Amino acid sequence: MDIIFSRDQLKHRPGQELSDGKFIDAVEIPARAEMVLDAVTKAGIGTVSEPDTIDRAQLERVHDGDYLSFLDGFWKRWTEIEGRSHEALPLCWAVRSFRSDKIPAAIDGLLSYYCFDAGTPIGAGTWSAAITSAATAATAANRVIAGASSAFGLCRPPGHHAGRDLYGGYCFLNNAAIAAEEVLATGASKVTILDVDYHHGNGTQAIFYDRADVQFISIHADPATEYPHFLGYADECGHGGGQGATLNIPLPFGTDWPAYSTALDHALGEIDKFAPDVLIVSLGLDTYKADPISNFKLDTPDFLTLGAALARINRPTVFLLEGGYAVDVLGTNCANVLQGYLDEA
Ligand code: Q9C
Ligand code: ZN
Repeated sequence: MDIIFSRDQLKHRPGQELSDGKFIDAVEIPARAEMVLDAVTKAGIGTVSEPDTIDRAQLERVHDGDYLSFLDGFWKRWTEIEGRSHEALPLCWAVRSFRSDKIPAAIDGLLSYYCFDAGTPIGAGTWSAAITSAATAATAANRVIAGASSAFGLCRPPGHHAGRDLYGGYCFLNNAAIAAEEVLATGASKVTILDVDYHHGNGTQAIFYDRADVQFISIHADPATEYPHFLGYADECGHGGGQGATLNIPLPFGTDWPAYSTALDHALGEIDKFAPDVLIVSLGLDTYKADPISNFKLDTPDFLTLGAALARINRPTVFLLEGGYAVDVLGTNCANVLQGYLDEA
């Protein structure tokens, strides 16, 4: 299986994030990618190559142009014009009685406009890493388009929380959505994005909510009890032409493999019915029992079983890394999904 990665993706180095009301050391750190790279290489999953460059048009299939310009120019403005050198977080948001049609002029207003949480700092290398992560996703998609049966985009930062003009949840560009549009741009008619990250993929869902050509299925912690809190309920099924093309399977705290596996079987049955040309897996490993910010109970061998189950879909498959913060075991868990897939494929 082709593995795509660039060391430019290590340039995003967040220091602190707000979590449970206090600042903690950021969990979405460069070491995550290094651990995954090391484990997939040692496991013999495949050879690693650099992503191709990605152009603005590829990004604009998914993201708003002003949003991209904001992210692109942010650090220069923050440092050279505002005279700040610390990483950036927003302070207030346009909720309920506030207007959401006004785009502020001030940089702090813009941060609040384009961001939805206080856990996703922007620093000097953030844009470079994010755009390279998106390039990694697009390149992995292109390997499958070119005939490979599978590919792994070692994406970091992750992408599934990022919307058309919204970042948060450690995500800036929606790698899975960019990969899906890449596939559709080559003439494929249907793509499924299966999101197995512990958190609901709110960004991916929103981007494709009214679309019939992109099926979005997510198995995740119940938003009533878990981040991102405001999307991912079972009654969200798509809208307009996309009615029925979104499936959410929220699960309670403490979910272990037997219960997870039942949800997965449900998801796989719906993918079979949709019959996509390509399957994209938003591969979060934060369902692991010892993940520091999550509350499911999947164990390391369960990830082999997960990979094998995905192989039985029997479609060209693009794996894209999302979350997973138990850094010591992250690489092994990720390699297990890919190994389980290869053994069964
Ligand atoms: N105490 C991804 O897995 N912080 N993003 C939650 C809970 C945000 C996760 C804090 C979690 C974002 C890609
Ligand atoms: Zn997650």
